Amino acid sequence: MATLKNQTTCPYCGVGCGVNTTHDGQRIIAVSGDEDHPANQGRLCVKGSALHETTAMEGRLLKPRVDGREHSWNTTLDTLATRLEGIIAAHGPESVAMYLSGQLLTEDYYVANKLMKGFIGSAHVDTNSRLCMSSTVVGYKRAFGGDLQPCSYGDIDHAELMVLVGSNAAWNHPILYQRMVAAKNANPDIKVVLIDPRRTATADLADLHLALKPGTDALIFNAILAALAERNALDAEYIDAHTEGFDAALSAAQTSAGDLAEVARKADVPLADLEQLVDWFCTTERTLTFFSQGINQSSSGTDKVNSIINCHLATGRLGRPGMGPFSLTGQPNAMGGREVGGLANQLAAHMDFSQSAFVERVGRFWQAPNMATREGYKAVDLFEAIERGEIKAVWIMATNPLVSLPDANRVRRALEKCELVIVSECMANTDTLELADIVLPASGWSEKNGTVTNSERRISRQRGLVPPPGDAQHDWWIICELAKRMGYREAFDYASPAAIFREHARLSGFENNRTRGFDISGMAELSDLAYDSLKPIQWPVNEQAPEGTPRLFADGHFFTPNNRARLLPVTPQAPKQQPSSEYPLIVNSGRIRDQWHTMTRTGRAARLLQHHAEPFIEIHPDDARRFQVEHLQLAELQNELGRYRGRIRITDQQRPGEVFIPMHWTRQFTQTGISGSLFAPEVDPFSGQPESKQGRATLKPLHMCWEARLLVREERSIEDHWWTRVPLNHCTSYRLADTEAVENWRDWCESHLGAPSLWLDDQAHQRFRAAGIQNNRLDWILLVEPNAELPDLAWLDTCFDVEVDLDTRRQLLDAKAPGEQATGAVICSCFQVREPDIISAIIEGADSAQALGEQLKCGTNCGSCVPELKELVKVHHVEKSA
Ligand SMILES: Nc1nc2c(c(=O)[nH]1)N[C@H]1C(S)=C(S)[C@@H](COP(=O)(O)OP(=O)(O)OC[C@H]3O[C@@H](n4cnc5c(=O)[nH]c(N)nc54)[C@H](O)[C@@H]3O)O[C@H]1N2
Ligand SMILES: Nc1nc2c(c(=O)[nH]1)N[C@H]1C(S)=C(S)[C@@H](COP(=O)(O)OP(=O)(O)OC[C@H]3O[C@@H](n4cnc5c(=O)[nH]c(N)nc54)[C@H](O)[C@@H]3O)O[C@H]1N2
Ligand code: SF4
Ligand SMILES: [Mo]
Repeated sequence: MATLKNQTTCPYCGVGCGVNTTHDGQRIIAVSGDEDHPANQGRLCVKGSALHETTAMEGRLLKPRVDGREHSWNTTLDTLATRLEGIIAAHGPESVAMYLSGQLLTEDYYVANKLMKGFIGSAHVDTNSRLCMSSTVVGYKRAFGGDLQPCSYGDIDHAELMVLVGSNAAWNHPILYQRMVAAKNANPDIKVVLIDPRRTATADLADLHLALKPGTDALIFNAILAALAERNALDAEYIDAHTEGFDAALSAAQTSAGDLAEVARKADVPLADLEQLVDWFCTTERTLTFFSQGINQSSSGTDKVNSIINCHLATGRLGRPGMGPFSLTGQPNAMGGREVGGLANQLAAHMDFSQSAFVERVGRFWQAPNMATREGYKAVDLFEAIERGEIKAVWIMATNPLVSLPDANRVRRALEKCELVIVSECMANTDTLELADIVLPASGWSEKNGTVTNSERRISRQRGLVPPPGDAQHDWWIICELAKRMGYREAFDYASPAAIFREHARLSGFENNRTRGFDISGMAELSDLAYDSLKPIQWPVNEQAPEGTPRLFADGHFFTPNNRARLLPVTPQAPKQQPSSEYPLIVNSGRIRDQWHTMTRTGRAARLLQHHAEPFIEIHPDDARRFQVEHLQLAELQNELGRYRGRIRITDQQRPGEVFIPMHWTRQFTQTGISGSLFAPEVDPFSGQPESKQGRATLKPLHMCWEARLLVREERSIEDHWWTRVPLNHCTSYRLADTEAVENWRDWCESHLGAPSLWLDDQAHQRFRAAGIQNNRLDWILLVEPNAELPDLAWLDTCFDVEVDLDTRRQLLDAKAPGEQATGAVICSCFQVREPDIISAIIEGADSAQALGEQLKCGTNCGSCVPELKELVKVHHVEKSA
């Protein structure tokens, strides 16, 4: 069959890499990095390069459902319209809400927001960006008069100092991080500083790592501002000409952080290290400060953002090459959502509810009959309003709030109570879908068509290349079809995403007169053809800049009423969730290299689960002793809100008193592993963003008396023991464990799996093995051990793909593959290189990541495992010389 090649954009992180696809019109066959895309110049990270492995049909949501029964789109949408109209008639428009996502395309987002805020007449539209970037949005608006991200990736090539604050870019923005690595390799004089309580993979690039006490970032940036003044490193001319609020900001900084020694003590970092950072910051003109969730996910995130921006404004370090405050956005279209006004306190095209003129203007442009006139509920408040019964219907689109919102158990209770829960999803099994009354199957990446905006304000096309499976439909189409049924045909009669994009572009320029920084009116007349072939372009795009604008604020013009940027006085605040005698550990949460959020897609690619296959708890050796937990033991974190179970990983990369857990695991992958169930819904007062980086809990070991591995051809639900699930290529693997013994394993097999065809019951060693075989095909295999030492999976997985002969039967009971078998964690996912092979190579003399790459290829594609390779070299070198 003929294959076709097209360009599109990666649907994962905010770097927004261009992807070349090869497809046959039905399926994506291969992907590679797009050399012409400015964001990645040909590279892809491991998630991007596994895209074709996660787009298979299996696991997709195929049919619309109402109350558990499949229906046609017609019936489903009619029912949805009738139920929504009923609720609105009885309780008013504000009893209806939408909860959207930075993973929708701009066009989907635009129509959803328009329907709610202009036609249904409720501003209760919020998005998961509330949990992600909303503190940055407020920070930018306060400082620049608009949600305007000033920098570009190209600035990395000009910077002399790069400060990364609360960002693990090596894992979470891998291609951008590789650009930093390249810049530093080209010029070793460039200084890199990491500010993160953990020593993450990103620390590998850093000349200096401040492992600060969590939550003390504003103190550090205030100290920098005070030092800039003290050491005459301010740009007085710039401050005078282009800013306001400097005196108050400086005075707040001096009051809270005038004394470096005291700041070092409060932030718990060595004074010399803090002095080094301050020194570099004061003396380096070309400074880029990257920040991400370590700043945003905080109950004072907005102030932290402004404490960073203050330092750049006071030195005039923005609007020129190689400098500026640079928020790394998370989701592929976090920025697009902000442009269309997806947040409850925004309106559209960077207008909001602060002026009635905005409401009037947007209403006039949309010819909207029911304009919302005041802000709606922000995410946490929204779900509380659902719990109170004030909001009766919620439409959740492209997000999994049952996992990702704080106090996950409460979110579950809220949705259980809600009269009408509508969920638009691509995948068949998610935690949130379990509570949906109406289920809408959506098209996904490579099927849907539209635009996304990345961290550097660059709009790129995601292209629809293959047909959606089953009855899945595009989100914009679903929304518009519903709108038409509610009587708004004319306003939602779009022929294509291109038509929506043109309207969005027109609104951005509508009565703008240079009062709003977001202006893409230069694309308002784009033909369908031009939209289709649109090249990545950075906004603003207007008459003055028809080819886009790589740099904002070069002329010192800001979008505040007096066109000056604002410095803000910042008084550092401690996190709200503080450890106590009952809950003595600080809980930090975040991401791992190979998984994306709630794993609905990346959890399907066997190769992406080989780096970390289970939920875990990273803990400092001192705390491990204190809480009597051992490396690889299962343990439970618990507090007044919930519980989280994971495997202990003892590491000195963690500060004492603090543990780190991944945010990814859900009910689909483990019994009790939702990080959000440990976090209280404490939010920033300005942005409403929750404090998902600091919870508190106590820890106890789980004394499992057995652990087992169960591989099955067909998935089962086994709820009576602790379990975690890992999809493999030919079967599904479960880890099982329990604190209580199973009396008779054969009986257990009978009741859970069916009669075993062969078994080995070695009671002396508490070892049991059994397999179910039908027509010479393996159905399941169970391996029980007294501890976590279980044999390798790769070979067992392949046994599900072949006829099992007599030899294999014997080997199954041995659980040993014939000959040499690869075991151990996969460190390099791109080339599938495992830890034992890497260690052997090191012991045989490979003494650097580069040498390992030459020998084993590891680390030579996306490069994101290089920090781990180096760590292995470091550790095993010590072993050799010891
Ligand atoms: N592999 C992968 N990549 C992703 C994603 C994914 O799910 N998987 N998600 C994407 C999304 S939506 C986002 S938002 C980004 C997030 O990207 P990041 O912000 O880099 O991700 P996190 O791991 O959540 O948090 C970053 C770091 O903040 C640190 N931190 C915690 N508390 C503090 C503090 O008080 N101060 C400081 N300075 N640091 C602190 C944590 O230890 C952690 O290492 O990643 C994007 N990229
Ligand atoms: N404890 C803790 N919690 C956190 C965080 C943390 O660091 N710690 N980080 C927060 C952050 S920054 C973020 S961004 C959130 C992310 O949290 P979520 O948004 O809940 O996570 P995802 O798994 O990305 O959910 C997206 C869902 O949309 C589906 N989907 C994908 N594409 C489409 C589409 O085109 N249409 C439709 N209809 N559905 C689609 C996917 O299958 C998936 O189920 O989590 C937040 N929660
Ligand atoms: S860096 Fe981000 S955008 Fe680029 S390939 Fe990886 S996940 Fe996709
Ligand atoms: Mo995010």
